Amino acid sequence: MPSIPSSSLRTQQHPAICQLADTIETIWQQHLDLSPYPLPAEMGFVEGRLEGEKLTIENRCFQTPEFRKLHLELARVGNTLDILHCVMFPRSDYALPMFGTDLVGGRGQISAAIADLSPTSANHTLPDGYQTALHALPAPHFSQPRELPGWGEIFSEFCLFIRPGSSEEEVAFIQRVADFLTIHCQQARQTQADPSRELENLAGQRNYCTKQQQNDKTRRVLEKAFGVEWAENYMTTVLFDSV
Ligand code: 18B
Repeated sequence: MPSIPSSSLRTQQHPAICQLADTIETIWQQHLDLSPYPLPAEMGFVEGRLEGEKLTIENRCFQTPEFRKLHLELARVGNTLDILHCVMFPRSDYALPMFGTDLVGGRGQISAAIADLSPTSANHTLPDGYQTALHALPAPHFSQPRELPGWGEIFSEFCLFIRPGSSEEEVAFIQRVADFLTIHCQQARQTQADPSRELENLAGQRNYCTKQQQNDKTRRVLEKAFGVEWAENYMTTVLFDSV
């Protein structure tokens, strides 16, 4: 068997997932000074099958002067579920929000599309520069908004959570994520490290991670393929690790 190139999963996935992955990487390359992030070797490409269908995971990680970890993950469960997951973890001395996006689809239809810039400050508000830039974006219009679960209190007023109703809405979602990401990269580059805010930033990041770890839908997919212990370890050390 030939070895599998690292982008093998991307080309097989739902086109919206493929496009969003390409968009995220392009914006990162345009705006940030990327270096490799040392992910444990066994976590780059992971395959599991316990009950039912095979789960394949491909991880890509970088770091930059402003961000401890940029994580882009593509996952596929059998032929039924395609997932894109992306989180940007700021370094603890940068008072920056968490960028996160998740796109979940199966059998040709995206069921969940979510993106946010989530505050990490004690007063749960985004820095002024972010608020100004986000308010200046065109107002989003999507036909099928979805309701956040209880742990979703971590998200900001700008959080977008929808089921795309058409391929036009898929494109509009990807455009809005690109806008969030461009604003985030621009704001981050203009922000100076401020060690006096480190404890506050860390508390905000820890709260974000603790709440995301309560997402039973993510946990169940991982548990079914890899078992309870592996899923817990993966959710707390790869998906939502806090320092
Ligand atoms: N997530 N998602 O990333 N999740 O990781 N995701 C689902 O149509 C995975 C994030 C978020 O309604 C669903 O209902 C797996 C980030 C929210 O209770 C499935 C991985 C954010 C929901 C998965 C993954 C985020 C959600 C159900 C690892 C936000 C709705 C799909 C690769 C920034 C939760 C559906 C609810 C849903 C699975 C949010 C199957 C395995 C970064 C809010």
